Amino acid sequence: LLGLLVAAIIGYFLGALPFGAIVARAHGVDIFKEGSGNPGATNVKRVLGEKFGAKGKRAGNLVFALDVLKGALAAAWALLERTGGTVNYTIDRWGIDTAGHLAGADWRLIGLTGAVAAVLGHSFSIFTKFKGGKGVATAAGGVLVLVPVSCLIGAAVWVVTFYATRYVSLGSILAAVAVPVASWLRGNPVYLNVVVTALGLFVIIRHRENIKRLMAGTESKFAKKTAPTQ
Ligand code: NKO
Repeated sequence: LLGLLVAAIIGYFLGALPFGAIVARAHGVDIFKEGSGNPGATNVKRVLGEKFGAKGKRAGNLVFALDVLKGALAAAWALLERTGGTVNYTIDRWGIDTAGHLAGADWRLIGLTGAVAAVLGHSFSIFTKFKGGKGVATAAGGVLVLVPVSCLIGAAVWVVTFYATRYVSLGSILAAVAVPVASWLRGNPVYLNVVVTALGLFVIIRHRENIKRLMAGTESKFAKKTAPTQ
């Protein structure tokens, strides 16, 4: 139980690190006031890309990498600590399966706790007046460690949706459906599936304004590389 509490606290503070706001601030931008107002990788890339071109877009990619990393670290540090630096993945007939199988379920519980805390920290950060992002990248980092195959399926759904529609938000929403569905279908442990489902629902709820805009046809599309910015 102490382990879970420590994981929750470390996970929260890792998740709360507001990389989107920090990187934007370093470019003189208050990300909460520009574009969609979201401190996520998409909005940083959108806003800084418009202002600074390729350099700004790279800043958006950096935010994505850092937000994924904090979610992955929050899920993995306890596993890493107890396995002396290696996370064991069991190999099943589908390929690699859930993390920490050899280590026992309790370690995955710690990883799950860390991942959930990191997503909550990201969305309600103590460092940005309890505002924050939608949790996509941070949840992706967590599920990458905990249910890697399901995460990759979600990432594929995200890529296909994004390139077909140019809506980042729709990609994120469908990925947040796909990851738990894949995890259930793959027969991962029920407690894992329940928490991954809750994470997916959380990410979808955080997109409620995007959902309204998508249905109204007013959601902003992400410009193609060759298209003029508008
Ligand atoms: O500014 O409201 P906006 O248009 O920026 O932003 C909407 C956007 C916010 O999210 C981000 C993060 C970057 C998204 C790239 C994620 C690609 C990988 C997806 C893997 C699946 C993870 C789903 C986890 C659910 C449990 O949506």
